[in-house]
Amino acid sequence: MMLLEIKAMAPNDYVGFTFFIGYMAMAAAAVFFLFERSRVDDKWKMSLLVSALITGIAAVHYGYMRDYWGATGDSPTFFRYVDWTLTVPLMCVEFYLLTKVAGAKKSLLWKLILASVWMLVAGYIGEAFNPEGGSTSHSVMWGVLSTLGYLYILHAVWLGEVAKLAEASNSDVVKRGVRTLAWFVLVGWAIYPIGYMCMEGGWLNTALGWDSGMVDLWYNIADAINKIGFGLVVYNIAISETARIKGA
Ligand SMILES: *C/C=C(C)/C=C/C=C(C)/C=C/C1=C(C)CCCC1(C)C
Repeated sequence: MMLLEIKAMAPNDYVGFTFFIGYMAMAAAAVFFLFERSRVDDKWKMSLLVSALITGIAAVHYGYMRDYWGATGDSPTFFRYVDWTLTVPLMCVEFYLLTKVAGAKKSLLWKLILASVWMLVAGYIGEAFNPEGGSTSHSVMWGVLSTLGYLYILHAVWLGEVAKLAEASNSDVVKRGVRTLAWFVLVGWAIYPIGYMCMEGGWLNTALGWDSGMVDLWYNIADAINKIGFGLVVYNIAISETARIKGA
């Protein structure tokens, strides 16, 4: 993990601070989900494993991002997108596993994964190939293309196939759970475009003068909410359903 030589962190390096906290929080969450897996009914073990994988994969990348940030003070765009490319499709798997009991088909999973990969590839081009000094037209064009993928997922979980399957399931816990996760996609995921628009040439950067150094602060806050929070919601569903099955 010690990819790069560690330099002292400046006491006012808030972004660096969130990389350190993020690393430990993701690692702790992964351990938590793995251990708690033994407490839930067999039906839910896969969901908890996926939560552990999401936070575990993120912990490894936070280790790299933290060191990269410490050594260069630059945004670790490459590691960030490698992480998202693995973890966001896994979050689609969580939606699929939850709605599988209500008859979700594999094709739903693939549509969600395809939309998320579209969203991330466009976002990566927008950030990694932003010309020196920042280009508004470049960031807006790729940002808009990326948003199409985001809107597809948002639609699926609020009104489309995922929402309908949850509604058709005979479990209130699943219904409420999917609804809570849909809120994460609406509110939690919407934090990422804010970070994106802070990059040089981005809308918030040029129009409101928001600091391009804050991109990773937004991303780190959003990741903590969306990876750990999302996992805890799934965990709560699993624990409640396990109690219900035992009680029945
Ligand atoms: C664990 C990581 C997660 C849940 C990452 C989610 C990322 C997004 C929802 C990113 C969305 C973007 C847009 C909608 C437009 C601008 C570019 C992105 C990639 C930041």
